[in-house]
Amino acid sequence: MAPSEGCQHYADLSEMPWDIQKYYHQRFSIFSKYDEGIWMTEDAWFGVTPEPIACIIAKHIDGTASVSKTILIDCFAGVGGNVIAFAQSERWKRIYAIEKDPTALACAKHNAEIYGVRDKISWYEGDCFKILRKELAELGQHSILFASPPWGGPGYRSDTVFDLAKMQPYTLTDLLSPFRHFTEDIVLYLPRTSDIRQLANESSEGSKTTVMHYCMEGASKAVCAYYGAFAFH
Ligand code: MGP
Repeated sequence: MAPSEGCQHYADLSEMPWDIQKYYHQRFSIFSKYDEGIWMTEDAWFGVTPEPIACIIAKHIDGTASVSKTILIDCFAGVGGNVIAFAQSERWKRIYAIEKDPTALACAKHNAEIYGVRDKISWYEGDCFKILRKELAELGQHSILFASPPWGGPGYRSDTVFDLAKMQPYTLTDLLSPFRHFTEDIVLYLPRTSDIRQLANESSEGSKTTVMHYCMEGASKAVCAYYGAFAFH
């Protein structure tokens, strides 16, 4: 099937823009079913969560979220890396995927089809803050919010400690304040060098925040900050 406009499936390294070619070598750790015709956008090559990490995050959320939570919402679904992993679990009554970029959303739907989970996901195109406030407003008490926001591009690596107050286009506070109007149970996927004090400062009074590094081949790729009622021991 030919990719929709703006979506790409590179079948050979030589087809790929030079500045993202390093990711071509990682294609099967990004999506193990890459060769079945996975679609990507250019930004997705560096922003997507690699499948083994997406699966372990999905497992951690499954195992630690309160049983009263039956809905999982991915606020920045991109080309589907995380939401596909979430939808593979039987734990959730419904999975919602929100994505503002129609091209990325088309890729995500197509990729979810390849993994056989497209129908387990409700798809929303648009701004996640608006959609949470309007269409999904009723679901807050039953939901966990997962967000893997843009970090302002691969340039985040040049800072020894990443300042979450300067993250673009949304700072840590820009994300957490509106999300907390919806639910307290929030998982954020953030740079591995994120300033831990800034993450701690955002903890609600008297509550514990868990920050977990997710690694591949012995090196951290990113952290998840778990705000709210997650039962990590
Ligand atoms: P990376 O920054 O390309 O580092 O991605 P990597 O592969 O460790 O390269 P090295 O040269 O430093 O060894 C690390 C992980 O960060 C990726 O797998 C993505 O999951 C995630 N990631 C990177 N960026 C730029 C973003 C982003 O903007 N948003 C989100 N949500 N994740 C990102």
